[in-house]
Amino acid sequence: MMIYDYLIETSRSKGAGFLMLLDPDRVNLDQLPSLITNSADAGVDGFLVGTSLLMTDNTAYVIKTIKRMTEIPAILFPGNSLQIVPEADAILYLSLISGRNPHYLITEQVKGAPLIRSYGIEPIPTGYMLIESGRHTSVGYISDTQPMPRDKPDIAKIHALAGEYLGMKFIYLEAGSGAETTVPDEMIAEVTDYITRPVIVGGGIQSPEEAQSKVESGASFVVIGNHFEKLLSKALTAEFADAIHVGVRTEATP
Ligand code: 1GP
Repeated sequence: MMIYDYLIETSRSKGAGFLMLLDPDRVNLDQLPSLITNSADAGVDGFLVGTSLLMTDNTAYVIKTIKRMTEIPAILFPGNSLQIVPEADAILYLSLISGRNPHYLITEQVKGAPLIRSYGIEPIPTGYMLIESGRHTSVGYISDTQPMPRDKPDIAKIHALAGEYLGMKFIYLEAGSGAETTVPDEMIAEVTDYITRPVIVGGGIQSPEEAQSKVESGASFVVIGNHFEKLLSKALTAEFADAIHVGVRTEATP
């Protein structure tokens, strides 16, 4: 089964999907196998692997470990084309459509395309939108783009619609890893009412309650990353999974 189809099926059958972000620079490699098995047992639906600014060469190792320990897909979530490694099952083929920096709209994608082809990785075209969330985030600084104002859902809506019309399969509303404030629920609700593509929401989500409110607002997938040290606790990961999987939502048409 294609990873995209698996993700769509997961969000339909569970209400929403729980994606755990593993930052190759920050994950504790000694604890990685137990983190992965605990996460799989607790109900994580997929692993995203990547970061804005990679300082180590751990990406391939992290993905190989995911594949050794579990059947759950390992999906690249790269800050640039240098992070593309052959071990991945799929890649969120991101274009930073909230920004106006051609480098992250198309240049990195052109550099990455032949690698993705030769490695046989499944590309999942994703419109990536950075939303203002308090202090300046790594992704904002590194991409040299302005986040969208958090109190202007109309701006987010029309960008998301443009992403849909350009053929992107997912729209990712990103507050940034470790964000002070998450993507506003009202913005998620307005965007998901306005477009038909499934929406991924991430950045700064601290609690199962917050994760659930993103799903109730319309998110098809919730990404939790920064807290994975806490998520070594299988019980807390399971609470996140339950919170994300109980969402009842209207169907997004893929
Ligand atoms: C960041 O959306 C992800 O790209 C997850 O953010 O690390 O804050 O959970 P956190």
